[in-house]
Amino acid sequence: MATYSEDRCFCLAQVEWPKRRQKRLSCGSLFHPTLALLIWVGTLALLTSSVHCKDAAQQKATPGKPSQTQAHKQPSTPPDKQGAASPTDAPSRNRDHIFDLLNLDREGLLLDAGFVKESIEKMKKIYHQSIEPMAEAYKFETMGHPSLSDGELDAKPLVLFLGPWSAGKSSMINYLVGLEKEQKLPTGAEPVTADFTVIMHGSQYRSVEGLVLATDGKRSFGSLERFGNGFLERFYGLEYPHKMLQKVTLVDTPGIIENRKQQERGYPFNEVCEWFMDRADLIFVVFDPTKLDVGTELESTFKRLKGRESQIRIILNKADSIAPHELMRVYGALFWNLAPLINVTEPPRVYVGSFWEKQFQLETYKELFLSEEKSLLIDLNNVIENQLHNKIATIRRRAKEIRTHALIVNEYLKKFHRNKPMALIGNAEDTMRDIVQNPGKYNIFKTVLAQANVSKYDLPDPEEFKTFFAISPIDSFRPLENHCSFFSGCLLDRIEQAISTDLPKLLEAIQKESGLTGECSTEGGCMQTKKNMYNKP
Ligand SMILES: Nc1nc2c(ncn2[C@@H]2O[C@H](COP(=O)(O)OP(=O)(O)O)[C@@H](O)[C@H]2O)c(=O)[nH]1
Ligand SMILES: [Mg+2]
Repeated sequence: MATYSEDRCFCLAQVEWPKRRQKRLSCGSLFHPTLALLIWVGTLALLTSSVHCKDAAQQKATPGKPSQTQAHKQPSTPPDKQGAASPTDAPSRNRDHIFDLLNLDREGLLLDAGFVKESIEKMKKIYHQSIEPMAEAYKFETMGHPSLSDGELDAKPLVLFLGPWSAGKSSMINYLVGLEKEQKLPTGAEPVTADFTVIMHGSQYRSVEGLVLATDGKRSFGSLERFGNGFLERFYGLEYPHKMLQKVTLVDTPGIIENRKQQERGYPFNEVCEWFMDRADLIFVVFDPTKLDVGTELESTFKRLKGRESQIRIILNKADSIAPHELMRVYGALFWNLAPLINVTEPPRVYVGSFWEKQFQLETYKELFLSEEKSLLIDLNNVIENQLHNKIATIRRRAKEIRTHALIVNEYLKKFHRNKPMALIGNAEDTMRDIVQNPGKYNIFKTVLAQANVSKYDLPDPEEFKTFFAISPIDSFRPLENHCSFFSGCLLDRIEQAISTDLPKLLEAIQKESGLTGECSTEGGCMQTKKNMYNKP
């Protein structure tokens, strides 16, 4: 029996009309036994073709699920929703180098498991005793930064995939983790994913509802509940028994769509992205050569990435689909477009390649793409091995943000007490409103800059405090000097000690254990090592 092919289906559809016409013509005087036999054979052929076409239609209706014929033909590369012309018949690319470069055959980190556990416990103690109390006293959570849970402090490194839709984020994850057939994350040339998907380790393949993920106390996603049910419906987890996921958790995001408003998504997309950015150890911002333009949504994503530059890696993906002479032009255009958005002197590392399972469409740059892929995997492996350093850097950055926040609230409070009207003479509420609306008039931010060891680049936007004080009025806070006790000392002293002594000491011990010495000074100099800084080979 003939096998199904798109071409064949197309051809039979083409001949259908002339055959019918022929049949109509033959119904008159031209009837002949040979002709009848021919008509009979033709009808049989048409029936066969219609069965095959039906098969094809069903195939289209259930993307990702190969029909029997097709599954037989392409066991390793089942069709996805994509329409891109690609060498689908060729076998998938070899993935052995992923195992080698990520040391997936070795369990755990280079560091001793007991030492890792002990260090994490010390970190938690510093966080809960010296940092969290100040966050609670000055309601830092209301600024959109929920406190870090033990689950988050214990969690594996998180790798976040951001970028425009159809840039190849989901395909890259499918390739890295080796998701096969129906298990694959959906991919397509159109915006197919509206979900945030966490790909994590589990004893078997299964998907977990967002609501379940958020309410499971042992996991680290509890604080996502505050983005509401609209978000939780678009959030789910995939558990998969892959060795890479024993070391790292991946997060796939819906693509950035420039012509869509925030509210159309039904949840605050940018805030959810920021939640993940806050916790990510590595952020891959994936671009495709056809979508290099920067619109408002991408701009706002990069604004939120401010201060996290060392975690960002840019990926110019699908480079196999462009001609060699165009590649340099596209690379230049990407840099040109991103330059105003990334405020650092050293440009971020850009990986150019084709990070999917299929053979490269154009073989010209095969060697280059492979070497780029290997560098990216080495980079990822460094992040996995340095996870303790990264956790400390995250906690210390959080501590500094909390301290700055508390100092600013304290300054608002001081200005309020200094300027509030005498009893019965004026309205204290008017003074409070005036201070909140015009912090510049009262030199609030300038005073904090001048008095405390805060960089002007780390100061939050004064506009955010207008919303903050609308929820928690200035006079609902106590001044910093009142947050002292005989047994535990003052909140400010405790957080200062965590930032400048306790966390650097812990880092020093970890660096010694990992064999990295000479990078720390007693004043916490080793904390200057940027989190996940890309190490030039
Ligand atoms: N030529 C080429 N196409 C790719 C590559 N990676 C993904 N694609 C195709 O690009 C389309 C979008 O990919 P997808 O993973 O859904 O992008 P996402 O929206 O960023 O998750 C799909 O049709 C993929 O098959 C690549 O490296 N090269
Ligand atoms: Mg996707």
